Amino acid sequence: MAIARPIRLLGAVGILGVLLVLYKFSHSTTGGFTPVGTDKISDMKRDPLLDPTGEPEGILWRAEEHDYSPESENSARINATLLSLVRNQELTELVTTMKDLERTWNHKFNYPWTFLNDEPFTPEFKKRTQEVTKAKCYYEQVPKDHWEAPEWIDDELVKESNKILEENNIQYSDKPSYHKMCRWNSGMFYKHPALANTRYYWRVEPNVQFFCNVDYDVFRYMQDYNKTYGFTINLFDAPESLPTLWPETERFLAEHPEYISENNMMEWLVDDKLRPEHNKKANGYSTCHFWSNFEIGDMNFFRSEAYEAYFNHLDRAGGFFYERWGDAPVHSIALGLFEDASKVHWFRDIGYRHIPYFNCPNSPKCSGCTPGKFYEGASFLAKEDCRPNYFKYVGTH
Ligand SMILES: Nc1nc2c(ncn2[C@@H]2O[C@H](COP(=O)(O)OP(=O)(O)O)[C@@H](O)[C@H]2O)c(=O)[nH]1
Ligand SMILES: *[C@@H]1O[C@H](CO)[C@@H](O)[C@H](O)[C@H]1NC(C)=O
Ligand SMILES: *[C@@H]1O[C@H](CO)[C@@H](O)[C@H](O)[C@H]1NC(C)=O
Ligand SMILES: [Mg+2]
Repeated sequence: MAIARPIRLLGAVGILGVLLVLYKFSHSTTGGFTPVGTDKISDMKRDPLLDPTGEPEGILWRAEEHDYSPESENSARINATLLSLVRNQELTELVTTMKDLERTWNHKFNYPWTFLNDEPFTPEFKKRTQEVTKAKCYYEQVPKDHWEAPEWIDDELVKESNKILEENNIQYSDKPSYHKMCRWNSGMFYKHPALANTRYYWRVEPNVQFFCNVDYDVFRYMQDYNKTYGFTINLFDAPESLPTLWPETERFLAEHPEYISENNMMEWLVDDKLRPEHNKKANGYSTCHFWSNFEIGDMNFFRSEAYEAYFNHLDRAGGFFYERWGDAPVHSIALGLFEDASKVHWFRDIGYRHIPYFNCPNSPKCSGCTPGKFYEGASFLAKEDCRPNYFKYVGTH
């Protein structure tokens, strides 16, 4: 029996309406900024960055409304710096990155830059970096006793154990400087005397990109909303780089159960469902971590008694040299155990790339990246995304 055309049309409109409601319903938890605890995604089938992304909710400090001029003594800037550990030979890549961050954010807020290096910076480095910004630049050398391997590290044992890492194709495992860098970023950067009067930092590496205009003071946001740590990308790590990191962590926790936060992120740290082999090879650790080439953080967390005791335990165990523990898993495990989950923030609105991964939101403030595109290169990289676990256990806040 034929159905009259207007009725068919009505039916189609009705079905569309139902689909729209279903669509809205299924995305209502990922579209905006929902309160902590109600923002979990149990099964991430679709990248939440495809949904329109705005600024965080609440009062934000803007350059038009407050004094952020570079020279001002009484500016609205808080106690914070952009922070970059970098080598002289990375100058060109650093300048490109600085231009990105100045264009999208810092030319409005003029936060100082602090550059750190295990060697002295060259005059050319100083000149060309200062040319890119109106803000103050500081150039500091890392003290030797912060950089070099501690005296209890056995060189012969390092050589032997690095052979195993190399057999497992662990990147940079044969480079002593990389191990030192990871240890320094884990337990030393916030102890640099030049940072003694600084609380918040935004870590910047050469050769990363920023895609979105950010029109509020992100440091002020951290302070006002009691955030300890902000990240953009959440990844799995190579388990062969850290087989004893979790066992050492468990040993530490057995001695210091008092440091564990009530509202911790343990489930994210120990998940064995998404990548069971990773958990097995890492002896109980999911290997999930905040990718630390981007971080906006409160150094008071790292200066705390709990973190200090944890870092000293790990440093004694020697895995920064006998294995290739990264500062990313170390920071992440510490935050996941000792910090309240509500104090960690996903900066979904900061478009970011460190090869080969992206955080690219769907927003008119962004250009130069594809919203929701997570990686570029071989398709196996898609598996390295740990956000499905983070959103499931911790949330999208
Ligand atoms: N001054 C200095 N910086 C280093 C050294 N090794 C690494 N870095 C910096 O540490 C960060 C991470 O190093 P990178 O080579 O990007 O490692 P990847 O991101 O893990 O591939 C970058 O900011 C580098 O500039 C080093 O030996 N000396
Ligand atoms: C900035 O923060 C550090 C660390 O919390 C603190 O020691 C210092 O006094 C602060 N400086 C100012 C100017 O508030
Ligand atoms: C942040 O912490 C302070 C001090 O504990 C508290 O007074 C304030 O209400 C908190 N603000 C937010 C937004 O949670
Ligand atoms: Mg890098």
